[in-house]
Amino acid sequence: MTSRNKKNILLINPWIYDFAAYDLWIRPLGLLYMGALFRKNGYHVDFIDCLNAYHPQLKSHTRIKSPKRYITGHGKLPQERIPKPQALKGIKRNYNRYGITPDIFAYELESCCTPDLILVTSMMTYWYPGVFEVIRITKQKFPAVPVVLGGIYATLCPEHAPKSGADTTIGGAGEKQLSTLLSNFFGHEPSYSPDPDDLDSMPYPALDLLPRKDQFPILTSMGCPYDCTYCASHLLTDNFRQRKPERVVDEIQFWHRHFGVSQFSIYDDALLVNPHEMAIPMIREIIKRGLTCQFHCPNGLHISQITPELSKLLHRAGFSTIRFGFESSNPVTQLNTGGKVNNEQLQAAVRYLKEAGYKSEDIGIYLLCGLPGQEAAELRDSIRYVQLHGARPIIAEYSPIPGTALWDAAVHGSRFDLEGEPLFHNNSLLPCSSEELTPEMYNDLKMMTRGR
Ligand code: B12
Repeated sequence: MTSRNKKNILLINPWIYDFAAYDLWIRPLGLLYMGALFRKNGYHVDFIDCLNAYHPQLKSHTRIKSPKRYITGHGKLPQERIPKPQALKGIKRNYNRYGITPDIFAYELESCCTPDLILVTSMMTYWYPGVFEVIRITKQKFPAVPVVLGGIYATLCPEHAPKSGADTTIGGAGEKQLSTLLSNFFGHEPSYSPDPDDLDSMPYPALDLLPRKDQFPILTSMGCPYDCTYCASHLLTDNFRQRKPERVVDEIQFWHRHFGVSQFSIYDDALLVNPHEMAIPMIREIIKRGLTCQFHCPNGLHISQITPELSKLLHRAGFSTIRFGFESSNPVTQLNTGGKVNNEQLQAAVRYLKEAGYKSEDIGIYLLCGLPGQEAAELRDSIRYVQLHGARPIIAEYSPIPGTALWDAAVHGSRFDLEGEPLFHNNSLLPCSSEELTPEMYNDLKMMTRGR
């Protein structure tokens, strides 16, 4: 065994600290890609998932329990009420830590191999308190072990994230930093480096480390060719790259055969773009290989790409959760936010999807709520429009993201100090909504989406 083989890498997926959180197929895919790269280079990798809703020790816990019902990989998370951070003191809602308890986390740190390097990921910018807390506890336990923070918050808030207590903060694609990490922390050269332009040169993510193998995330591409004003995709990845469809199906088949996984959530920003190069051949291959799986697309798909052929293929291959980014039925908002869709495309897509066998309630249409300057009437009209055309409206509360085209308008239109405090990016605060969109009105709109 070489000295390199003896090095232990510990991956940590932190808690969520928020007013509300639901496991909508949430898995730390980026961190598990990093784990796979370290493994491929001969390191031993351990993983602590603070969002493990079914940790065995939760059974004996008196206050916090695992959720009773878990449906195809999504469901509630165990939660415990915690004090609000100072900035949120004025908000009259409970604030919670979602995931395992701190004592279970301490037990996990005690049980893993003593690490030589710790990698912590981060998701939503406004979930940073959970990240800071795992780093604080980890540093107490392993003061001499370097901690590296990466992920979405670290990328989008490069000035704030270094306050986390990690020794190093790295933004952007972790695979591009592999060589620097190995040389800085171990004096090693990578024996295997992926080609950033070829997503199929990445090893499969280390999903086998997930404590529950009920559903696995899959990526067929990175980035997005569209440039919507509210979206951070282009800040997180350089350019739009797609895998080879057969390689994606090989991966699905691998997890299905070897781990019995039949539920997959697709994390792409643009799964349906270039359908003849990716989605159509991929789905045909899934059908040809007889893979009886279900696919979930909680992240919005592009409506404009939907054709009768694609609709039939999606339905036949088991794409059971389909959601589309429509954002608004107002043509001005559609154009101003990036022009990715129009009303005629929505109508046609819903028709094709229904002809293919989907029911109205299966076709989830996201509507952005709380955009700077947006009036409640626009939302009401959009909800009615989607219902009238036979689909299910779903409100997606707007989260302002630094560096996006809409950021300046968000900062000026918000009653919160968005620039000074990422906690205010929290979509459930509706941080940029106009005074006219009151909490009561928001509740009415929610009821409207349910047909009440
Ligand atoms: C899939 C997805 C989801 C999934 C769940 C994702 C998950 N991980 O569990 C679902 C659909 C549930 C979701 C929901 C939401 N999402 Co979302 N989501 C994404 C999406 C499309 C992909 C994330 C992902 O996994 N990418 C793939 C992996 C491989 O990339 P990665 O994690 O970034 O990892 C790479 C690097 O970051 C780095 N890395 C990662 N970890 C580490 C660690 C170390 C040590 C190092 C060195 C490197 C490193 O290397 C990795 C490989 O390159 C992103 C957009 C995007 N393009 O990233 C938005 C995004 C994160 N979501 C966003 C938003 C707004 C939301 C919602 C609020 C939408 C809404 N209005 O309802 C909700 C909120 C959910 C909630 N409150 O519970 C925003 C972020 C907002 C913010 N303020 O932070 C994003 C950026 C999209 C956008 N609009 O711009 N989302």
